[in-house]
Amino acid sequence: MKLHDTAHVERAVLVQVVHARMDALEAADSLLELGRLADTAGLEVDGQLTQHRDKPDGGTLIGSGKVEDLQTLVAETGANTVIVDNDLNAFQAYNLTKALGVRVLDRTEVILQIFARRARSSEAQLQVELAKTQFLLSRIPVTESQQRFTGGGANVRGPGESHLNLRNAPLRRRIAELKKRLAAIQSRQTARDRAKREWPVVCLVGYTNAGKSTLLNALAGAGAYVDDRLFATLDTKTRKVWLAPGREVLLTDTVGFIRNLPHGLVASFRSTLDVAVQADLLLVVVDAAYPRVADHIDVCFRTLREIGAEHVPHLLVLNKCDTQATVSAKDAAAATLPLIAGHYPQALPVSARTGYGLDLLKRAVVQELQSCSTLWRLPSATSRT
Ligand SMILES: Nc1nc2c(ncn2[C@@H]2O[C@H](COP(=O)(O)OP(=O)(O)OP(=O)(O)O)[C@@H](O)[C@H]2O)c(=O)[nH]1
Ligand SMILES: [Mg+2]
Repeated sequence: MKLHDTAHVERAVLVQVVHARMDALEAADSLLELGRLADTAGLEVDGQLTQHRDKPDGGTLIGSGKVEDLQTLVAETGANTVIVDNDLNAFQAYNLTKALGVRVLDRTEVILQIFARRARSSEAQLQVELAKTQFLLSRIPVTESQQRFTGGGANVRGPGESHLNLRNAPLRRRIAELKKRLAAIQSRQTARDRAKREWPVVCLVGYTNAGKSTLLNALAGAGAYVDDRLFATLDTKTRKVWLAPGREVLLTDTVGFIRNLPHGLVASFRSTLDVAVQADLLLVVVDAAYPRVADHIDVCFRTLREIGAEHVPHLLVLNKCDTQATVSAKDAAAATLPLIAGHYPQALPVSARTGYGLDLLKRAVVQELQSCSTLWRLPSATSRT
């Protein structure tokens, strides 16, 4: 089921501030991706505005001149939402909302909105609520400091601060409660996982929309939900996969990564992402047909470091090798590989859709696990070979 089939379609205008250290292609990609995020969140994109400036305006991010341009664009398009690719602080969000008279969201909020609509399991729902509550809390202090600014000075402790604490208190209580409930779910899961850890665990991680769930389906016939939208998967799904005689693994699909994945979400989804930290092997999946695949690979490894999974052995999987031009999958792989082969000579070209390269992938997994998984070295497992 597609999100915007069921949702009321809203019209949005995208805004992006490009800093001097950001290259033009990266900026264009980021804006394109923001459009896909908006679409996934059920918003129709009707216009965009880009501004080049080195230092963001403290009050509105884009400065008063561009705010006027944006007012015109909003009026012309009839948009009821403005989505900003850069992070907004509460002061900037407040001022922009006031000046434009429409809803203003930043990238983090759109991702949070998608996660909120996608979350199915109670664990995912709790994780999203935790991230949203933490986001709300991050938005309160600046509004209050603005209040103090107009009332009694930014650094003055006094009535403003106790008011601030009063407003924060329910959110802080809710955060503590959500963390407690998530910890309980996680400890139940850890006990269960330990008890049934009979096979090595291989975890599919990687950029959102790279084809991780399709790969799980191709390798395990899993019936995992696949969609050409960002963040189709939020819950982990695990299936047993037979790779070779006596060589079975548990293959787990999980939530995708994206550039500037909000820290709050990464923290909240720690228990879901923990499956990667505990895995014996990671399959880092990226879309080989994407022209700047090296950027996606960077994002994947940065996120893996952020969640503490950098020590887990990995194989890099270049999926969608069938989509290169009109050539055969084999030639397509050959066309893709040279671009990144210098950096990632061990990368495995596959197509989850056509099955190309999956046998080689299975063999590579067996080889890798033979050297790193203790489970396959146990006498009972060895005797099954
Ligand atoms: N051409 C082609 N398309 C593919 C391949 N693998 C997946 N896709 C398509 O890519 C889109 C995303 O696939 P998913 O399997 O949902 O991707 P994912 O990595 O699980 O995405 P998220 O769960 O959103 O992070 C779908 O439209 C798939 O049909 C492939 O090998 N070739
Ligand atoms: Mg998926």
